[in-house]
Amino acid sequence: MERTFVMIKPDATSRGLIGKVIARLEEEGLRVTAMKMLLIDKATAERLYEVHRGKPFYDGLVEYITSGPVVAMVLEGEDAIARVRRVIGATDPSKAEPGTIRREFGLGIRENVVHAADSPENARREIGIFFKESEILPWKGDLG
Ligand code: 3AN
Repeated sequence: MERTFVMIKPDATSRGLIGKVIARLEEEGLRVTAMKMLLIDKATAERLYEVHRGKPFYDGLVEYITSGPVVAMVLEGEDAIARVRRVIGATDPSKAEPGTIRREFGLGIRENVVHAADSPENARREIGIFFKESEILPWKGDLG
């Protein structure tokens, strides 16, 4: 089993898309093992997006991600990191594959519905920013 970090972004929480995004991920067979809704403060946003510091879109990204509620989650399943990235689609919704979450619901390259970790290292790091180990529930076998 692999763990990944997923976060529903402010453009999606504000448009009432929380349920739809989680449904897509669950339909993929991934299990939610931790979840919380919160407002991210600037320091946390800077930690989450530290690899992007200095890029032209960085300041706008930090401002956007702190602009409204997000839903932070840990998802578990076989090959969870790659599978979530596939269901989410490319960063730019207009370039994302048909049927992906970003293609269906994304507004633009920044307001693109959902964040997902892109490697095991980043999954561990990002989960650690939002969750204590005791907040992640134990895996209980296959869904269904
Ligand atoms: P992804 O979320 O697909 O892994 P990253 O890690 O390259 O994409 O970028 C992190 C976030 O930064 C994206 N989800 C998006 O919100 C924002 N972003 C990325 N590229 C741009 C850009 N060129 N202009 C504005 N925002 C961007």
